[in-house]
Amino acid sequence: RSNLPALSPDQVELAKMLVETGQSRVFEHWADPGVDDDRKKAFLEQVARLDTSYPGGLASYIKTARELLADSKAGKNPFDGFTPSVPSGEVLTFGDDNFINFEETGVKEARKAAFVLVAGGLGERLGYNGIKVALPAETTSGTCYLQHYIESVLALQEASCRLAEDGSGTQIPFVIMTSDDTHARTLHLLESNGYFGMQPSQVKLLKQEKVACLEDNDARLALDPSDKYKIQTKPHGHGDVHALLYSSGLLNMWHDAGMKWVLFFQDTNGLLFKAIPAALGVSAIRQFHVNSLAVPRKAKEAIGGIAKLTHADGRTMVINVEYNQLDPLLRATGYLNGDVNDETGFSPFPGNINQLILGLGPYIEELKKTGGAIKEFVNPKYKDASKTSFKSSTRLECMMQDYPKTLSPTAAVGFTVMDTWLAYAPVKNNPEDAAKVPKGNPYHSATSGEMAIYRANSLILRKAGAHVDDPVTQVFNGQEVEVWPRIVWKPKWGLTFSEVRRKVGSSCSVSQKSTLLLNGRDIFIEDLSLDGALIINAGEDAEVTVKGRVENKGWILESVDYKDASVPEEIRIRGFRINKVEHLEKAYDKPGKSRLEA
Ligand code: UGB
Repeated sequence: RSNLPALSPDQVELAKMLVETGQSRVFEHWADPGVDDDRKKAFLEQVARLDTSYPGGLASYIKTARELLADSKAGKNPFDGFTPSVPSGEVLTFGDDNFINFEETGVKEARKAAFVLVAGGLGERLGYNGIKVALPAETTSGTCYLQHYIESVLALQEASCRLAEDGSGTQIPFVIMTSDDTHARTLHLLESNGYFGMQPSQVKLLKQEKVACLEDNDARLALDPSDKYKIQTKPHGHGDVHALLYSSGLLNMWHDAGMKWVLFFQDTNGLLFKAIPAALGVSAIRQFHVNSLAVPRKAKEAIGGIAKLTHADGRTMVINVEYNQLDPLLRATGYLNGDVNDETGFSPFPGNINQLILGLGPYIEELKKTGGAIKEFVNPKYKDASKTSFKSSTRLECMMQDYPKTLSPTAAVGFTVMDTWLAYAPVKNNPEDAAKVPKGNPYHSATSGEMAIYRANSLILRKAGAHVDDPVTQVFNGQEVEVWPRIVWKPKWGLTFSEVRRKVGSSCSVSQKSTLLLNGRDIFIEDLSLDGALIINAGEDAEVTVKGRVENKGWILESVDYKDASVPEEIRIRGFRINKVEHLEKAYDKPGKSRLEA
């Protein structure tokens, strides 16, 4: 006590709380009274921040940590008493009547939805030095993920308002969860690009705080090795998004404004918005309180599996079981071989792609009870089998998809399975690790993320009636990928399948070496034969019809090595760059109809 500087009553309470929760050690190294007073104050300010940013405060964090650490030491299975089975959900086939129907409903509903991007993670597995949302989703147009997401939301907003029966306009709210690791750079990216066309007032950044690290099984707070007046902190996980949204007051504002849905999504998935309209339609038609987007999943693939868990006492829940837990859970409950592919070549448990659609009303009701706190877990790396000490400090973590764990069993929790090619191509792995991925499993690299966009757009055009050549196989950064024609469009050009079908004639053809870049909304590809590169830019009120044959040397993919530091990092992590040898580019800025007859 005598070592403490003059404290406010709140600080006295916090210091007492630390002593009462067995944390006296954090004061042990303090200098004599009058020495280091500023650093001592800074320490208590940090404690105050850790206390207020955690639902229930730091004392509650320490209490939960002790319980979870004891369970972990005892080897307790978090799913004790639960037996997994394969749940049933809505399985969609791209382009059929059912899909089109869900898409139409989803577009109508979109004006009552808010979008939340969780982007607080640094992406350690990718090892990229910048923030992930600043990476180009593909390098044909060079559009980064954040721009693509914002333009997709704006396209949905425009299409949805056009369908509104009362003709009213709306601004779809767009929230980004950041962290100390990503906040400043995300804000800078937005500000230096005019928010990519969105109204700045439409965008809200909510910064998540890190949580205190723990040095032992007694949940003693770990001090920063380089500063004894600082508690070491680490990220708490994407589950923070719920408490942050709740405490921000945004949910009630949205509710008062007549909103019905909140959509959560992750930082690097260039395909996601192709799946959103239909998935939102499923939520609306099925009246799901929770709808998780899922894709067929290869056994042991590093994405969570969606399972129905039935407890011995009769409770059931449909929940994501994280990839490292699914296999042991299956083995412990009678599935002798664990997580294995069935005759379809996939695990029977669909893969969670962490795109959640929550009904806003029930969501608010639940958060009133929980404050947004999500069931946490701890994953200490023990020094040895005695499990008495850690290799390095640990902390509690939480995941946004664990939200349904506290829901009553009567809550309508469902999921929607889409084709992977349409819905899921994240960029998570660095080139070296991606090259080691077992054959047949997805690389989840910058290379595969970009190629997946070309493949999806090619397949959508094919489905719309165009002839698109088969891909060739190429190896970039040690990864064998299919290279389809580089077809890229702005979200407002082809938000839904019906929209694409309306704009593409059945006698179009695109050769494998081609690049087609559509920058504009009303571009009609009536009768095009493309063997080269064609770029069409159409202004807001311009309508362009394209006909004829375009032939040139086109844009060529050239290999680069990810170790070649002379190449910018965002390029070399893909293993190729585009050599723009020859193209035809046309711009239509004036309002009214034009024709491009090549
Ligand atoms: N994120 C945050 O915003 N804050 C954090 O503290 C941490 C992350 P990862 P992960 O779709 O493939 C998830 O690291 O956690 C953001 C699901 O849990 O990319 O390994 C971060 O910026 C898993 O079930 O993924 O695995 C990013 O946007 C599976 O669905 C997002 O959270 C898997 O994603 C995810 O972080 C997947």
